[in-house]
Amino acid sequence: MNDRKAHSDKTPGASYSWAGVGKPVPRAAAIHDLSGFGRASLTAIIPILSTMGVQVCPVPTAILSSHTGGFEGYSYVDFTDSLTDYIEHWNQLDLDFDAIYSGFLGSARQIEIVLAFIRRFRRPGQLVVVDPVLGDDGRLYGPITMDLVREMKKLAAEAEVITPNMTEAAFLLEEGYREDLDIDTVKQWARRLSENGPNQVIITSVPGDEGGSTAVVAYNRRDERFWRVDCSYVPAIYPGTGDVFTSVIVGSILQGDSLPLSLDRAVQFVSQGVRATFGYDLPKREGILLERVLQNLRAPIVSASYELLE
Ligand code: PXL
Repeated sequence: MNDRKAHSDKTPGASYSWAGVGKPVPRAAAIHDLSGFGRASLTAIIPILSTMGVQVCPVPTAILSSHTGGFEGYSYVDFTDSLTDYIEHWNQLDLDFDAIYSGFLGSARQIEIVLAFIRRFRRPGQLVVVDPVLGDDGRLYGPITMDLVREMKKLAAEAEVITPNMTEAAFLLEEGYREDLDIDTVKQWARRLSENGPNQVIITSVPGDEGGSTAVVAYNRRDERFWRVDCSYVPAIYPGTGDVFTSVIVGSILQGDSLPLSLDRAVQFVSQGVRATFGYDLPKREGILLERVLQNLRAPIVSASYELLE
């Protein structure tokens, strides 16, 4: 049976299953930068999705010698000008993607290219995940301007799933950021973000019940249910954990997991990575010891802690 025909009967966002559709493993286009050192962006995304049985096809937006979280003097080559030819070749090959996943984008032009990519390669049943990387702790990252925030809103509107943190959610909604927002406000924000396009909204860095702890809250517009997973507190912040989190979400949904189970798997994996690293006195900027925990992604889930929010 022809792949496209088999997929075209699928409802977008319904469970994803690849057995019997003529393709042994799902294929994802990953539109992110390549940072040579520090376990962020593509150097985290590729091993995670590969371990989860997904073929990753990178679209590198820029090449850096390291990520920017804690390194100085890194080299940076913007790859935007080469992307048109790069994507044109994939167009000629008539490639077919089960998922498209984008992350940090440093210019309005890069966002336009991702929008064009989605429009060209979109097909029914496909998982489009946009991680709208804009800022954290109430502030935009250095290179992110308000123009870029406006462009990111357009891109988020095209996604099936978005994964903003609280700061990014506030900027996408033009709301003020506060550290003490209550859960009802977070739920309202998730619902409002989904009204702009994405069916599933996952908000990270939500203030938890205990001082310093955080939670992840998700909303599924299809069944109008909210989910929450609490993250245990380890007093360390490592660059790249946002990419690790969203990669596990992409891999889990492609494996057919429900939204709450995908959240649980992503939270558990980040937490395992942080715990595997924290015991060593390593520079935070080198990221989490992915190599020590990758194989956990192949283990069956033995317990999940997600809660349905009323
Ligand atoms: O992981 C997010 C990320 C992606 N790309 C670059 C970064 C970072 C975080 O620091 O610097 C270049």
